[in-house]
Amino acid sequence: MKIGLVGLPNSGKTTIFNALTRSEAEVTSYANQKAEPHIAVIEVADERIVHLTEMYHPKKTTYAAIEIVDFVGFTQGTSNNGGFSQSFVALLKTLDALALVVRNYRDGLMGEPDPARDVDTILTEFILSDLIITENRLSKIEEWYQRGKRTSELEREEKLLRRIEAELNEYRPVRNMSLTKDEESIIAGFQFVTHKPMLVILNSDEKNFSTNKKLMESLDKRFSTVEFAGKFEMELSRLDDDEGALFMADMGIEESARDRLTRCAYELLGYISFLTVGTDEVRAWTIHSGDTALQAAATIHSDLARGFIRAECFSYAELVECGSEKGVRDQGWFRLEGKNYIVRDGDILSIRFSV
Ligand SMILES: Nc1nc2c(ncn2[C@@H]2O[C@H](COP(=O)(O)OP(=O)(O)O)[C@@H](O)[C@H]2O)c(=O)[nH]1
Ligand SMILES: [Mg+2]
Repeated sequence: MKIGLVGLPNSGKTTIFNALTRSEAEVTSYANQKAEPHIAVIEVADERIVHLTEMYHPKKTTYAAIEIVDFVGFTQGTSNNGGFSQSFVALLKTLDALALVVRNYRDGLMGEPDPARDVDTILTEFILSDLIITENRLSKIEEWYQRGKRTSELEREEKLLRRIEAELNEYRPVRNMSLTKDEESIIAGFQFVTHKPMLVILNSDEKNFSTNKKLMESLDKRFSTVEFAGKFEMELSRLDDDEGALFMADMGIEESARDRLTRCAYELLGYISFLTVGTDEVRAWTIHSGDTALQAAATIHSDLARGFIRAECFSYAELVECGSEKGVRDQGWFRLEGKNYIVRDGDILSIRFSV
């Protein structure tokens, strides 16, 4: 999974990137527009993996991973002349979700915070960018029609783009539209920025952290929202865990920034984890809720999907209850599942295959 931090300059994106990834990327008051985005991988904390590692003593333990990308900020008007830059769009293509960072602290350069205004500024920018894409494509289709190139395929696309245009003009993002699988694939190539799943990170000053209930509620109505005390949490991430935990408790923060973001992202994207165990490796894998055993197999390796025979399966909860795999078998909880089996969060799978 790959998540991009987006937002206005000086909203604390790099600060939050550092808090999440324990990196030391430079935090500045001036965005360097030419800078490459910072990218780092964070592990998804998972108690089950900790416990399974104690049980199996594998050579290797692998947690699910999320890649975090710290974009350079864009200012109002970035998209006015023909959409976002090529490099932004190229990067966007690779993301599963956007995390919109919104400043909620006083800043020497930018003044008093106004999170609601900033959210609207960014959304307007995104909507405009998508409108430009839509309109450019529509006028291209118009041209083709005039040159006598009117296919049913083009007509389908045009009809869909008109619908999208109307939604965007009403200030509604593409992600809120209900689209069929076919429609999704028609527009997949356009990389509409408002089509990406998006969550909001309210980046609060440590002094007002957790006192923003009203604001959080109103944001939460529109987006999955988490509150961070970015600067404070960046400093926390540099302490060792025990020391950090003390300061966190002091602030009334119950989970690390990393864990809060992970949870929010999994919920937003409808992701779940299945697990694989053995003496070689204990590992968590990320799939979509509703994915089948065949799709889970493909996540591990395409060979496993190609030669899929069956999935041997029991749940983590069952294993904990019985204390061992043998116990699970004795209980009759050890299952053989076919390729259409809908995998559940916490399933421990072993794929039998032949290629
Ligand atoms: N008080 C306060 N300042 C912050 C917080 N997060 C970032 N800042 C400050 O805001 C400025 C811009 O931060 P930076 O992370 O570089 O923002 P970016 O441009 O969005 O990447 C820096 O001076 C940070 O120290 C925060 O949570 N609280
Ligand atoms: Mg930055």
